[in-house]
Amino acid sequence: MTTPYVSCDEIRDRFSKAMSAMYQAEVPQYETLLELVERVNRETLERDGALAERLAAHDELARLNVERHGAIRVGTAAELAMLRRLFAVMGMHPVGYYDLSEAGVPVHSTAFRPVDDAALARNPFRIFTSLLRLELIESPALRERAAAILAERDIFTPGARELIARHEAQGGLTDEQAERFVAEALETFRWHRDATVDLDTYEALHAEHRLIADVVCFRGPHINHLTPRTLDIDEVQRRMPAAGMNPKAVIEGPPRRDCPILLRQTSFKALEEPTRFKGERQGTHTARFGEIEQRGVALTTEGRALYDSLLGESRRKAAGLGNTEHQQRLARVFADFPDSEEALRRQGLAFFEYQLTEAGRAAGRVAETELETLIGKGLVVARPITYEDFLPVSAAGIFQSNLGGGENAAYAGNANREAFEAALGAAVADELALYAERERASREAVLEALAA
Ligand code: OOG
Ligand code: NI
Repeated sequence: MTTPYVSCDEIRDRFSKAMSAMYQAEVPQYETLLELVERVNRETLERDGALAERLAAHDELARLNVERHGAIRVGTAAELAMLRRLFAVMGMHPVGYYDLSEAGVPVHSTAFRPVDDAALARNPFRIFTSLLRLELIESPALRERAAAILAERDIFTPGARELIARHEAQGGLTDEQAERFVAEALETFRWHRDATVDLDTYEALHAEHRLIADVVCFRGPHINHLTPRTLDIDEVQRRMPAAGMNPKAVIEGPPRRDCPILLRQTSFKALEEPTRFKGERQGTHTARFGEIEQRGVALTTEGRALYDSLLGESRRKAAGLGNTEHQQRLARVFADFPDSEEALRRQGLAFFEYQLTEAGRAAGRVAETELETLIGKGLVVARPITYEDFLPVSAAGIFQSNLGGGENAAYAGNANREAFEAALGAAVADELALYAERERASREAVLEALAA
């Protein structure tokens, strides 16, 4: 049956391209970063034919050039709940709960992203979305002032509100409505050079935490970075200074490995931008940056526990080191993390998707049900499932490198998923369950096909 509506995937694809174009125009350094990433990706694929083949076979080459994530920060439950509805128009749903209070940042977060395989393959655009936690501000006067300022603003255009409601009512948007939706939705994420407050108010909020000023003092939740996916993050980090970018001190996440796991990230530091405050006062605000990421396989609960414990150990040992030494330490500590696909699979550390090989499809009925045996016989292949989510320790590192080291230990120990979900108006999906389900479904399909 054909419908008069364009798909959510199509709207997300258009929106992610429009967002990238807007951010390139707003932050020229981001354009430079995209060019560098593109060059390094091209060189990597030329050098590593096996990688190029693997990515092509897994549909990852097609999405490489459109793949991005971005991040925003909002101030109220109502804003977060409306964003959930806005992102749903594009097939992006809240996955994961991230508590950043642990890292001294007064927010908690989720990632809006596509969930099913086909949508992820088409365009995995994700927005890491943080909700400010005014309740963590100690001074009641400052807390009330911030809440009062936030209560004055509407971060959505009337057109965006109308089209979101229409999407919900009619179950889709026509091509013309989708075009308008993209343009209207984009307005929410645009940068504003004019603050909504005077310089004194800005400074008072900034003194509590720079992030609070960033969320409270502007008309909307400007997109604060966009992140293309690189195939060689170490090389991009190395070349950033020559291209005129100031990289953060260290690459976050696991070390370089033969079998990449989870997510490695780095960024160029946020730019100081001229800002006009009420009362004709000039000042600056520092919020917007550019980031790159390199993704690897998603880990199971066991794999993640091993990652967290090795990361904790290397952080204790590597604190304060420059990136080269940091990476060396990390590599030594992570020697304890198996680094072959077979070991990751056999030890249940990572998620894989199973498929029949050509021989498997031609084999007729097969009684064997042990997957490793079937893989050994060449009837089944296992491909690593890419990690589509974020890492709280890495996210904290990215936040902090852009906040001038601003952290406040008093915020720690305040995870509150229930409060976050209440603000959101929905539960967040459990990312591990999503990967586990994908693995289970592929295993079942393979075994069923062989038994038939
Ligand atoms: C979000 C920082 C976290 C990531 O990739 O982990 C993040 C922010 O600064 O708002 O984007
Ligand atoms: Ni990011």
